[in-house]
Parts: sequence; C-alpha cells; structure tokens
Amino acid sequence: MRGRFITLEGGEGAGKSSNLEHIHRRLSAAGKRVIRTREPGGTPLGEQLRALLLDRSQSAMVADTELLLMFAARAQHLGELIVPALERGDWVLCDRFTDATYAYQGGGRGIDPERIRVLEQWVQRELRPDLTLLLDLPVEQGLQRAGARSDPDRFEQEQEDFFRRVRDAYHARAAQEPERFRLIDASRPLPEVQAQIDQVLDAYLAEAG
Ligand code: Z5A
Repeated sequence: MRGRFITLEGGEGAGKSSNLEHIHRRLSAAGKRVIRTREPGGTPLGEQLRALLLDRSQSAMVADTELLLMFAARAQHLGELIVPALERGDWVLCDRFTDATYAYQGGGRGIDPERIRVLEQWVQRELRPDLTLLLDLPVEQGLQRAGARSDPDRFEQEQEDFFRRVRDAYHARAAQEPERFRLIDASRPLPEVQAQIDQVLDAYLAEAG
C-alpha cells in the first residue's frame, strides 16, 4: 500500500524545527516507517539549490527565478526521494512543501497563484500531501521567537508586512482545503502545541489504519 505524505507548514518562528522530531517519533511509535525530509532541499541537488535560495548575497534574485528554483528543487525531491518512498509504502514527513510556495512566493512576493498552480500541476501531476499541519501564530510573536537568530537568511531578512501576507496566504490555503489542513495554535507553550499535534496524529492514524 502507498505510504502517506504529511507536511508541516508555518510562518517565521512557528516552531517547525521544534516539533518535527516529536511528530517523527509519534508516527514511528505507531509502527510507520517514516522518511523525514525538507524543502527546499531533501536531496544533494536540492540542498545546493536551497543554499542559493537562502543566500543573503543573492539580493538580485527576481521573484520568478525564486519560484522556478523552488520547483526545480521540488521536481528533484519528488523524483529522487518522495515518490519512491511513498511507492515502497513508507510515510514521508516533509518540512514545508508547495503550500509554502503559495504562501511565500504567492502571498509574500505577490506572484499570481494561478501561475504557481501551473507549475504545481506540471511538476507534481496528481501528487498532493495527504495531511498538512499548519503551525499558526501571530506574526509579531513569531518574529519575536525567531529574533534570537544571529545570521538571518534571505527570507528571514524580510519585513513584518511580508510575513503578514505569508500568514494570510496560509489561512486562505487552509480555508480552501479544510479536509487536508489541520490548524495548530502555535502561540501556546511547546507542551500544549505538542498535545494538539498528538490529537491530530492520533485521529489521522486511526483513520489511516
Ligand atoms: N520557502 C519558500 O519561500 N517557498 C517554498 O516553497 C519553500 C520554502 C518550500 C527556509 O525554510 C525558507 O524557505 C523559509 C521559507 C522558504 N523561510 N523563512 N522564513 P525553513 O523551513 O528551513 O526555515 P524557517 O522558516 O526558518 O524554519 P525553522 O528553522 O524550522 O524555524 P521555525 O519554524 O521558526 O522553528 P523553530 O526554530 O523550532 O522555533 C523558533 C524559536 O522559537 C526557537 O527558539 C524555539 O525554541 C522557539 N519556540 C518554538 N516553539 C515554541 C513554543 N511553543 N513556545 C515558545 N517558544 C517556542
């Protein structure tokens, strides 16, 4: 049986890194073989593209280049890792996926979502995540949490308005596909966030069998 494709999304400082290991452990404890990966990245070529995309010195990168590099990394990720894993029956837990493109390149950079949809269809064909956990919190709180970072990357350098548009775009995605998205209130202390995640995963595991 094909494995399940689970993605974790959220804005700046939402706590994805803090929760990924927890999710991985929970799924593994339920007997699933889980591949943990991330975007942009996840393959040797994808990680090189990630380095370019996050590099602060690439200040001349235009929005369309950024968008195409995201999908170039994704095409490699799907072909080399995600699709073979799902076909083997493994579960894939991915730190960000195409919803991040709608949020950052669509909401943040202002690219028309219809253009993103064309690339999504072209690169992914019918493949979409089965379940998406969206860690949601007010932008100011997220920026405060992330504020401790000493060496911000090209995205982390953006202003508050950019992250507001990112959050709005995530909300719009979640409203469009309520059956796939689960909204997690990430403004709560970590143990409470993890309790919400556990509830979602337990319900999903019971459904998935
Ligand atoms: N990007 C894009 O533009 N388009 C795309 O299609 C894709 C990606 C796929 C890199 O992603 C960039 O790529 C990303 C969007 C863009 N840029 N940004 N911004 P990334 O996922 O690797 O980068 P990130 O957003 O910086 O994720 P992160 O490193 O996982 O950070 P985080 O979600 O903010 O999580 P954190 O490091 O776990 O938490 C931040 C701090 O808050 C840390 O000190 C924690 O201890 C603390 N924290 C976490 N949870 C809590 C709670 N509940 N209470 C209190 N404190 C907490």
